Formats: sequence, structure tokens, C-alpha cells
Amino acid sequence: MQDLTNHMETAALQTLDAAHHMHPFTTQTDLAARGARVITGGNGIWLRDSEGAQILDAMAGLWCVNIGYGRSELADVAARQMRELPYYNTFFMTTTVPALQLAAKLAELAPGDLNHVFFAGSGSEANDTNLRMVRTYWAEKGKPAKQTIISRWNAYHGSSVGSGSLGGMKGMHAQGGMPIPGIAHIDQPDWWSEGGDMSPDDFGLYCARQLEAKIDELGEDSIAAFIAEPVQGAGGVIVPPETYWPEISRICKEREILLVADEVICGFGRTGAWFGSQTMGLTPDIMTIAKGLSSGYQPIGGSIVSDEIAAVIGATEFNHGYTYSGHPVAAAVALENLRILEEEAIVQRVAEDTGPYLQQQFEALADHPMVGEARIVGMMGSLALTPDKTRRAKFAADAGTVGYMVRERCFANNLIMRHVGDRMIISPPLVITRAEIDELITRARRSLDEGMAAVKEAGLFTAA
Ligand code: PXG
Repeated sequence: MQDLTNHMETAALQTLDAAHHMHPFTTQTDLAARGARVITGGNGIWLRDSEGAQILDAMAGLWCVNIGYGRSELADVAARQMRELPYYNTFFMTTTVPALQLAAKLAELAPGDLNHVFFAGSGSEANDTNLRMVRTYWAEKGKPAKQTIISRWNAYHGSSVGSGSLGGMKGMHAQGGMPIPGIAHIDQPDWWSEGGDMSPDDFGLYCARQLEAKIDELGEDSIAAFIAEPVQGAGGVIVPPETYWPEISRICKEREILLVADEVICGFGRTGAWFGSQTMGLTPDIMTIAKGLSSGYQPIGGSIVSDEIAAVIGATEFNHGYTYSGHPVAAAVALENLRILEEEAIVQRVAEDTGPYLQQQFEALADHPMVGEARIVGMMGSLALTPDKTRRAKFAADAGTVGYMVRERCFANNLIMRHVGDRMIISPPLVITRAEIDELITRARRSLDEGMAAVKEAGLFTAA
């Protein structure tokens, strides 16, 4: 990897960062005391920091760098597009070549009759679009009372007021006046943490039937849509029991409500298919996309919608859009990213080769004394930490205390593996090789060992 030295000393960078840069989802004063790690470069699955350390990025950035870092083809395309046409909008009877080509390509890749794309700059924006689009759809169909959207606790759909309200993160709802009205939440299908004495299959049905119960409670003629991630990501990579999605699909078919699949993390190969909906066997009316669409090289998101919804929305003026909807540079970069994913058969490799290999290696971590379960779909996986796996016990310490301690060991071992509460999660670039998977697992095991030692030393290896 090229060694860039054209920046200030790390301490000076950290001081400037602490003085002026406000970080998302961060307690600024804590970070200022410790100093942010300054990431300066990347190649493949590897990052480099300002001290020259090589870090194995088992999170693909923020679940997005599917083709890995350092693909100069995307930089070339961006430079070419910036020279030719850096920006134009798609509002007033105009279009641009990259935007229309990307929409056509997405229509080709998306399943079923999802053939129309409304672009946004991010996943949050796209879910705001969805919120307004499903309500407008029903209003145009003569059913303006169908307004409420059902979502799930611990879901993540973004951080804007609309998408954050759709999400089910209670910590987010506690700040800034969320959720907005017209959104209802049901339980997540997290059998490990919430399944009690039920079998996973029974718990899957139990959770899915909460959707039916909520529709009955609020009245079918008031419900616009159900939104869910095929596999929850930010909530901790919650893989639903096998009974869950078939039952949700049955309910959505029988009741007059739209199904929005939030594919922001699951999309573009993450689960071993182009879309998580295909892996989990659901047929959405709308899919939210972002992240892997451009492998994070440019900010871009969107909603892929069915022929039926496009026809209804298309018959009126939909008073909605973003300055950067269909941004030509972002769209050109996304197209190049999709070309690489397709021509290098990366999704297929995840399905048939590296995905099954990672699964085998990752699931073997369940033999670690502090790991209760290891679940993985394609290349998104989660380890549930526990002081007593026979009882699926939670730690007596506040949720996240132990997860944070293990994460600290990952950080020290130059492995980016995050914690969500007391779960450890991975979502590596899809181009990870078998040898790199071995390295990831070696570092993860070492971090678990060291983490457990630290937990024991702190007297925290005790069940609630
Ligand atoms: N939907 C899903 C399923 C997501 O995971 C969004 C929507 C919002 O996308 P934007 O592009 O607006 O961020 C996301 C984003 C985390 C974490 O801590 C996850 C996300 C964002 C920030 C942090 O895992 N996912």
C-alpha cells in the first residue's frame, strides 16, 4: 500500500478533529479525551491509519464497501463524469445519461416487477421518500386513511426525522421529537435475546403474527405498509427464524398493505444474492437501496418500486425530490461498481465459495466459552456473547459493557469488528479471500480470548 505522509502528526490531527468535528452517534467529550483514530487509506479489505497500522476492516466501512477499497476504476469514472457533466438535476423535464442508465440497470437486477427507481442521496433520504410515497399511493387510490406504517423495534432505517421514526431505536426516539405520528412498532424476531422458552420456529411465528395483530388493532383501512430489513443489520445482525418471513409474506398478501424491504445493508450481494429479499424469499413492493449500490465510493440511495406503484404515483405530481436525486457522478460510479460486482462474479463467489467458507469458520467461533450463538447469512454475521450459553444468559453488567470490552481488544488487534450491545458483528467487503477470512477469524478469536480475560478480571463474567 502506498505510504502517504502528507498530513500532520496524528496528535495534531486529533486535536483539530476534537476542536471542530462533530461525530455521529458519539459522545464528543469522551472521544476528545481519547483521540479519534485517523484513517488515511485503504486497499481491498485493509485500512491504513495515520500511524501506518494495517487494519482488517471486517465491517466494510459502515456495511458498504462491498467491492473493497482502492478500486481505481471508480475514481477514473468519477473524474471523467466530473469533467463531462459534474451536476445536473432531474426535476424539470431533464435527465442525465448516468441516472437513466443506472435506473435501467437496477430494474434489470431487481426481482419481479420492481422496475422503477426514485433516487436519493442516502438510505435515510430513500426511506423518507418511501414514507411519503406509500401514503401518497393510497391517497391516489382513494384510500387516504391508509397512513400508518408498521415497523419493528430495534430496526434501523436511517437518522432523518422520518426514517429515524420508522426505525425502532429507542435511544434515537428519545432525542429530538421522534417518532412522528403514524408509525407503529412490533417486536423484532430476535430469538436469542427475546425468545424465552419458545423454540426458534414458534418464536418466528409469534413475532410475525404480531403484524397481523397490529393490523387488526389499528384497522386494515388505516395501514399503508410494513417496512423491514430482510436481515436486521445495525440492530445486531438479527437473523430471523425460518418461519418468520413466510408468515409475514402470507399476512402482507392477505391484507391490503404494501411491503417495503429495506435493502440498504442486505442489497448488492451482502447475503449471497443480489438482494436480501431473494435470500429470505420475500416479494416486496418497494426496496430501499444505498451503501453497496456504490460500494460507498459516492453517496447515493434510492427506492426501487413496482410497476403498480409507479403507475399510480406517476399519474399525479409527486411533490418530492432532492437536489442530488440521480446525481450524475454518483450514478456513474454506482454503474461502474455494479459492472465490477457482475463481471467479477462477486455475488456468485459469496454464494458459492467464500460465503460458505466464512460461514463454516465463523460458526466455529460458537465453541468459544463466551459465545452463545454464531449466526451468519452470506457475509453478515453476529456472535451473541454470554456468561452462560446453556441458559442464553445475559450479563449482569449493563448491556453493551462486555461487548465494548471485546471491541476494545479488536481495536487493539487491528480488527474492525463492532459490538451492538453484547453482540459482536461482522460485514466484511465481499471480495475477502479465504486466506483473509482465516486472518479475520484468528484475530476475532484472539480478541474474544483477551476480551473474556478482561471481563473476568473486572469481575463481570456473571449472569444477570
Ligand atoms: N436502512 C438501513 C437498513 C441501514 O442500515 C439506513 C437505512 C440509512 O442509510 P444512510 O445512508 O442514511 O445512513 C441504514 C444505515 C451502524 C450504522 O451503526 C448503520 C447504518 C448507518 C449508520 C450506522 O451499524 N445503516
